[in-house]
Amino acid sequence: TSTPATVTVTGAAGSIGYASLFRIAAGAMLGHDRPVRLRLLELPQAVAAAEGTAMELEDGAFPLLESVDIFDDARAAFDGTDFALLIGARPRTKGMERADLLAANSAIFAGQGSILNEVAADDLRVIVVGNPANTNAAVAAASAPDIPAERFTALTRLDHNRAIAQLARRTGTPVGRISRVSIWGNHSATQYPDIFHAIVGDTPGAEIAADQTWLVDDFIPTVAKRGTAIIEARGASSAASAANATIDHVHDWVLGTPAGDWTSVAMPSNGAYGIPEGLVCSVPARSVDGRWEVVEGLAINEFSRGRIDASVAELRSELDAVSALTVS
Ligand code: NAX
Repeated sequence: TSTPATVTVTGAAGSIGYASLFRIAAGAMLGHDRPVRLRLLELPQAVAAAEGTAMELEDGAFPLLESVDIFDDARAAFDGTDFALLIGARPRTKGMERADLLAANSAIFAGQGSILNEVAADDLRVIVVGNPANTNAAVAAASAPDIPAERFTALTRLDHNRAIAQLARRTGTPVGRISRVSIWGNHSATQYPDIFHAIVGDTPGAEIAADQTWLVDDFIPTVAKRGTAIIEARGASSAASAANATIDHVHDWVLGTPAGDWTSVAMPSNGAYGIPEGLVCSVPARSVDGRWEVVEGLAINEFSRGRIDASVAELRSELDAVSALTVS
């Protein structure tokens, strides 16, 4: 459609924000025929940097870019918005305990969820990128009682893309011929990249997974720890690849997943695969008419079951820790 979309990006002056905005303005996220109105939300101390980014966006002379506005107030930034890309989060700093990080972020995402509930457009779609992304999305969804929970998702597409890249490298298959990879669980080291249902060129993924040593000692940890490897090599965390995955996620949500394939999305569980409701858990998903649907009915072997359960247990404990904070 050519109806302009309002897109609010939080943490817009950060690394992932910077790497996302120009491609959104160019039409990579919502299609090359859909005008975009960008809203950049930042903390007050980063507003000047966001203004500089807005100057560069202006200098891109993007035909689809109708406007760029900068905010340090969430209510104004989310007013009437169609898409909320929640990238900004409190980073873990030296000496900070995990509980402190969860507490700081649950306050941010509860606040943003309740403001979205009040002021966002009816067709709002949310993707949480800021970590701990799954739990932040669960907190935001719980704070937005009038918005269907399914509109709150978290990013595991980067993990999904990383898994495809590792399979391509291992087998020499072009990425375009690899389908049906699944990321299960949390966007963390416990995530489970599942290739048992994948199709790699003409080879069933289960055949490739039969090399258990490679699967357990190489493939799974390489995908799960890729973020750390990037920090070590680059001296900074993944930014362009995270932005790319964020754009892929929203693109497929709006415009559909390719026929015969699926992707991975962290979304509120409907109970499928025994994942408790209330958790925002990564699952294989297809986008049908603008809605994510879990790919149901996949046979889960014992190996996969154990890995999925371990990551689900971590999600449970994160959400329990956050709930304990909110109650006390
Ligand atoms: P940066 O530190 O470069 O940028 C974050 C920006 O967010 C900063 O400019 C900061 O001022 C802003 N911010 C903080 N709190 C805010 C708030 N309440 N409202 C608005 N803006 C706020 O981090 P960057 O490298 O861009 O990473 C952003 C987040 O993505 C981090 O939480 C990071 O851990 C997470 N990631 C998630 C990934 C995923 O796959 N789910 C992968 C990449 C990335 O690690």
